[in-house]
Amino acid sequence: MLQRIDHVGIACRSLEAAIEKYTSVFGLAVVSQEVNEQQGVKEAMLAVSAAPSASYVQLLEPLADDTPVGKFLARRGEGLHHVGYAVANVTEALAVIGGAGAVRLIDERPRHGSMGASIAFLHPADLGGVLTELVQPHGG
Ligand code: MC0
Repeated sequence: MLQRIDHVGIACRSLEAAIEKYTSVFGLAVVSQEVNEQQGVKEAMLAVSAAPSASYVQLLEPLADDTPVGKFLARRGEGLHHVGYAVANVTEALAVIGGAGAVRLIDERPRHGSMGASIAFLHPADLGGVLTELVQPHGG
């Protein structure tokens, strides 16, 4: 079901400062920058490897304190926020995982994610403390 790691999401207080760090230290390039109001973030995708096995570092700055990333920063500080895995079909993956019943679905249906992807989150409490995201890339 899981095809590859699509991205790691990293919570930061300043997107600008985090981009500066990742571009200067690792030479990564920003390939997308978006505001996602529904998710409460301003985010940037930095390519680590190219298509067809594309993977990214996703830097996440909260739009407000009472958003998932805002609450995470207040509780834990900056750091790894979630892991996103590519799947062929996020609706089908949700049906299989939800049907098995061992892991709570945060999203019952796909939502809009970075770069036109369809995404859905799985609850960290059922996955060893790791917030897990299913990602069906745009056109995938
Ligand atoms: C919170 N918790 C986490 C966590 N966030 N554990 C691991 N990783 C995280 N990222 C834990 C807290 O430590 C706490 O554990 C418990 O969850 C409740 O924390 P809370 O602060 O009261 O938070 P809730 O319950 O209101 O919400 C937690 C939940 C939420 C994971 C359900 O953050 C959520 O719905 N996340 C999915 C959406 C999201 O994260 N969007 C931002 C990225 P204890 O043990 O102390 O009780 S958007 C994105 O990434 C898009 C743009 C994309 O990829 O394309």
